[in-house]
Amino acid sequence: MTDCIFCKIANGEIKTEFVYQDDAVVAFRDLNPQAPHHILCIPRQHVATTNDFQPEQAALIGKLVLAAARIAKQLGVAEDGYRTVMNCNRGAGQTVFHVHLHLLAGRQMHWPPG
Ligand code: DGP
Repeated sequence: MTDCIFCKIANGEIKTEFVYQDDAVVAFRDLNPQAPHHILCIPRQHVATTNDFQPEQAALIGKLVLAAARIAKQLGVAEDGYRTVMNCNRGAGQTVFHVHLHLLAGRQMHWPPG
């Protein structure tokens, strides 16, 4: 997608330090962190919302979760705990329409979320 900020981050057009990357996923720090560790894991491929995932992308969804778990280990927060969130559409607070898995850690999480 030409006008997608996360596509531009994933393809290097907007220089961003990656905390993790592989053939399908890149991960970087959120611009507006909501926890001491706040990482966004995104697919390199443009998918607007979780509603748009196709059955053949099941492995890609798994790769996002596996990337988050790996990053949590790297950050040393895997045992203490972390939260992963995918907001879908405006009612859930989605503001960037390229799917992303938030990884939040480093503080006590509360339930229910806001
Ligand atoms: P969401 O509300 O679920 O769509 O989350 C989008 C997140 O993306 C939000 O926490 C802020 C972050 N964000 C938006 N633009 C940029 C950017 O250009 N760089 C980085 N690192 N994060 C961004």
